[in-house]
Amino acid sequence: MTTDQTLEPTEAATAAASGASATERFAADKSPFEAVKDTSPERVDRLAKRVLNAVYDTIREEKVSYDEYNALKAWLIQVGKDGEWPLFLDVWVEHEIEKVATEHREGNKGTIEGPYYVPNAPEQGANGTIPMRDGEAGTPLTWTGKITSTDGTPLDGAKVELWHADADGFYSQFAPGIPEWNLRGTFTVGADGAFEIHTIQPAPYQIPTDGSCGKLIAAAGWHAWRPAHLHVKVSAPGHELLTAQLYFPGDEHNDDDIASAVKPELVLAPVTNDDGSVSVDYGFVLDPVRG
Ligand code: MBD
Ligand code: FE
Repeated sequence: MTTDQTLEPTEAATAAASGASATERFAADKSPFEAVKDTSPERVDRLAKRVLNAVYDTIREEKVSYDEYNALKAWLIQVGKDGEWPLFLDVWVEHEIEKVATEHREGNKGTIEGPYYVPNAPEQGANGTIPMRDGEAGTPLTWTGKITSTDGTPLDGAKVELWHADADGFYSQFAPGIPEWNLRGTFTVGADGAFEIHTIQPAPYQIPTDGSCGKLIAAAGWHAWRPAHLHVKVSAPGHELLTAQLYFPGDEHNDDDIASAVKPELVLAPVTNDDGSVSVDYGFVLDPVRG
């Protein structure tokens, strides 16, 4: 008998693998229920009935058949088995939740979080390089910016948490064979609110097509693409958390993102340097917490 550990062969990056990790992470967090524990029965009744009524209207108006109903039932069961509820909801529902949640803001409005955020990425300071592999593929990107409050005051101690896909469109911790914190980092600014982040440009991203969400996409004749994007969470004491994504001009999917998460003010204006690297300036304005 040996205590040597055998290395698992690298599994392919499948929908099942990334969906299962997204579901596991979300299900481990008990705070979603805690946060709504004081919701009144009247509110639950109202929301449940409105959603059901929208379903009834669709059934009546479209004369939905038993075959279609049974296919829906089978598909919904499969979404759960594939672990694709986080993916489904974040791609087709979250954008409206985010709009409503941030419509009062005077600073940056942001966009959806998506299924692949992981808290507590390694700290890199105000001027640093995101964790990446030796020879990480992709165009080097230098991103400078400043974090201020709505009155223009720089926010000492504000943080940018940045995560994004690699040049093949894979996220660390949700696809196999990638170092744990690859292309995930936290950048904390000083009194001037300024940061300088070094990373690589991510690739356009296709949501997994081999699971239930892919099945819906294929059956409906849609495409699975999101434009290339950088995910951020920007936070500062006494200010509302900003969750956003930044996009690159000219990406063919900026106008037809499967997740409907592109906003014109989130498209960067990068410049290409003589050595082929890219530089961009983009800062954030955070709203003070009200009340
Ligand atoms: C992603 O990378 C993403 O950002 C969203 C919103 C959905 C699926 C994958
Ligand atoms: Fe993403």
